[in-house]
Amino acid sequence: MTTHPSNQIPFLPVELDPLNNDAEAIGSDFQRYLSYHLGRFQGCPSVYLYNALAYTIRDRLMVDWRNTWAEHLKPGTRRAYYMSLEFLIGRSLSNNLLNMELNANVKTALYNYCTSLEEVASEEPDAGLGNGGLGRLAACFMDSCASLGLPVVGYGIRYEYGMFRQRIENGYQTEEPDHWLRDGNPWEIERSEYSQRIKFGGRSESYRDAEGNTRTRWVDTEDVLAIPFDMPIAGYRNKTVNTLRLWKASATDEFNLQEFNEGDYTEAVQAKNNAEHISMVLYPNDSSENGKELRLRQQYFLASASLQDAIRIWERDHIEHDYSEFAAEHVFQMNDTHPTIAVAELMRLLIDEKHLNWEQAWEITSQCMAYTNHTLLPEALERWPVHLFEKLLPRLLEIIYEINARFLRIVSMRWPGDTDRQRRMSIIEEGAVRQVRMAWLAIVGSFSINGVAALHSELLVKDLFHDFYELWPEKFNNKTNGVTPRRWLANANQGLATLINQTIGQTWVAQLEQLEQLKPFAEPQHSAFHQAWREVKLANKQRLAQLVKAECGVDFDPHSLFDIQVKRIHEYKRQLLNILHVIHLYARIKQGRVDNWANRCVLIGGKAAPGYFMAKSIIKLINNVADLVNNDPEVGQRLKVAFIPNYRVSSMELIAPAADLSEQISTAGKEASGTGNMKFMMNGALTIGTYDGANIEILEAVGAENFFLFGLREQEVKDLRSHYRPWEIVDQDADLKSVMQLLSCGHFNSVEPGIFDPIIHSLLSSNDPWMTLADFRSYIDAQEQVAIAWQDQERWTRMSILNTASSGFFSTDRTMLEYNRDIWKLKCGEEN
Ligand code: T68
Repeated sequence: MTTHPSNQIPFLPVELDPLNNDAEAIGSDFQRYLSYHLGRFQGCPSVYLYNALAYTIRDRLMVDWRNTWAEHLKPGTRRAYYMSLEFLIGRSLSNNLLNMELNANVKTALYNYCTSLEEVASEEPDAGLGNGGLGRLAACFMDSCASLGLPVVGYGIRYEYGMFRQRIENGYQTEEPDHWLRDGNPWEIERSEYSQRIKFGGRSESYRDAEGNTRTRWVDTEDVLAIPFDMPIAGYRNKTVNTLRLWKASATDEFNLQEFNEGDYTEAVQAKNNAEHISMVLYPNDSSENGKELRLRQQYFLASASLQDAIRIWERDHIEHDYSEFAAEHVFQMNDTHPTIAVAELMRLLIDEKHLNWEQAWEITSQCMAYTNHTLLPEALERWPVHLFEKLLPRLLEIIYEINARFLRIVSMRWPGDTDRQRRMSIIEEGAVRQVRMAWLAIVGSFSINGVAALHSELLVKDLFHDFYELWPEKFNNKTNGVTPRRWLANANQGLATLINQTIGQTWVAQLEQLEQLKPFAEPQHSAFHQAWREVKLANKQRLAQLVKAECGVDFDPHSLFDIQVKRIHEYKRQLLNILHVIHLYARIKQGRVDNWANRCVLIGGKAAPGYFMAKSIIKLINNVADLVNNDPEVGQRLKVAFIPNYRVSSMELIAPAADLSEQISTAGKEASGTGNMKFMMNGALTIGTYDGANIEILEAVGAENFFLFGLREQEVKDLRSHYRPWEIVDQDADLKSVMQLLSCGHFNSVEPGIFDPIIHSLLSSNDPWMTLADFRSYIDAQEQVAIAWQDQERWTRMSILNTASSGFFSTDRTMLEYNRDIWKLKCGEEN
């Protein structure tokens, strides 16, 4: 590696010429990449066509990318850094084409190669560097920040293996590794000249510097290199190209050399492997922590590399290194507790390496850190054993102790003698195994703490963070999530986008509130518009039906109601409630009770964490029910059920545009926000949902008459806890009784007896935290209302249009503007 001291790399003084974007120039670059760069000629596998096209397009981002960097790096420009262990990007090609306005020309260019853009684009593997909502949110944020011209850099990890590939065998989930980088990643640019060194292990020691000051240093460490790979994030038609910087772990050279000199070559290679393990694989748990040492290594690796990088960039333009200005120019937004070791790491860098005193360092740190919480589930709250910190990050533990000691002094001054409160608020949890509470560290070190939907943020300050709210009410705020309308409407649903463009123009793509203008068209006199609306939906449903046929072997009739629940499989999301409804419908058919019937195709998809037994059992149950229902001639087209394997970003791009009904049925108080709910709404699906997360805001935006609300509210769930008796509910409800009987008599598992007993037990347990049976009746009734509404297609179309028209609030453009207004305070685009 050539190591330029980075501050000696000048920006090229020359102007780079933008490349020609016409179809001919694109075509000839494409040909050149295919032949001269990739060495592929006639009859090559299509993945190379994709690679050649991606390079051709990436070239066309380069000038704007370079200019955006230069603009954002101007001294005095305040920047935000979005730190996240996950960026669930999905595919980049077609999204970039949309944002760069190159679709038409690329289509023309490819025409000469006898292939279509859709075919080439489908060769791109999903960049599955995330589990679900939290990771996808980060990716939507990146799109919106670029589209708003906000100077925001994303920092993450370049996992060699992303989210596992899910296959279904005999109804059971199996996991396979996702080697998404196998054919190369044409979007990334390696910048090894900006590598950072990350320390692990060792010990901390005091020493006297040349001026006689006592200082601390972290020594005898085993270091790992962090190598940055940059991905361009193109804004929507605004010449902004922001950067997502992903770190890959690599062994340091001297580490190898030393072992090599001792003659143990194999061990040297082993050590190299260990170092590289850090960025090898994404942890596939979306809602619980597994406490693995490697996960803590990943967290520190990301935090340290990113902070050192931000400092390097800043020092380059602040020769005098006057850190009193640092906080004014930086904000680090931490995506959940995963990167919050950054609070202690920034203190370490400022004190040990930049030689600031504690007070100066704390002033800076606590002015530039901000924390977003994504869950109230206790099992997802991160705690790390103190002994792990001692071993892996001894210097960081010392700093955390000092932060805690100073913080507890504040607490005891505010509430003298209240030792119970001190115990509750301490960053260190006492007990058999002492633990570091990462959320507490984040709160103490941040100037802003936000939840991700109104209800969620309220519950945070009422329950989980109440003590801290009493101390610092001004730190807490809400930022309701969103999704990017570019990927989730303009690109995923080109049919609907075209119809909307013809009706109200195209400004909605960058200003989603404009969709309001569709509201008058929901009125019945616009029958041609209604007809066109239905035709678009039908075409999307045909496309999805083909996928379902190919993946699941199940025939979905596009004229049936498409009833869809896709998301991670988790008990709190209650896929079980959905399947109980399916069983209920099946029982009704068998009993000949088909009044108010709407033919339905129920689609469920999502991954279970590999170690989550109940979630895996639920997948098996769905598949077994589907098998029986789909093959029963008495059922016919009335009901079809499919479990779509390997649900991921690119599948949602086909699914959301085809949905009629969106299932958002979590136990109230458990789903922080949800974002799939917004994608469905934007694409004209109606929601059946509980009063939870962002469902509440969706309901308020679209009106109760256009939303199927059911179930207990959060407070009611809490109140029921002490006297929940699900078996009594079963006794009092004949429909539920039939469902439970079918389940317990082994109707769905005659060849594998007993496999669903744990599910049945959990449903009937007074301790069932998700209270599935408590909401059964109200869910079934709401589903009946859905069927009635579906029978009146005019009415349904009107409601569908109103859902899209009311979805403007749920754009991440709005979310980002709120983050910026209240937290980041950056200058947008031209203001810089
Ligand atoms: C989700 N959280 C919330 N977590 O469940 C969802 N967790 O309500 C919300 O809409 C979304 O965040 C965005 O705010 C997650 O997706 C994880 O994926 C996760 C990953 C690792 C550890 C813990």
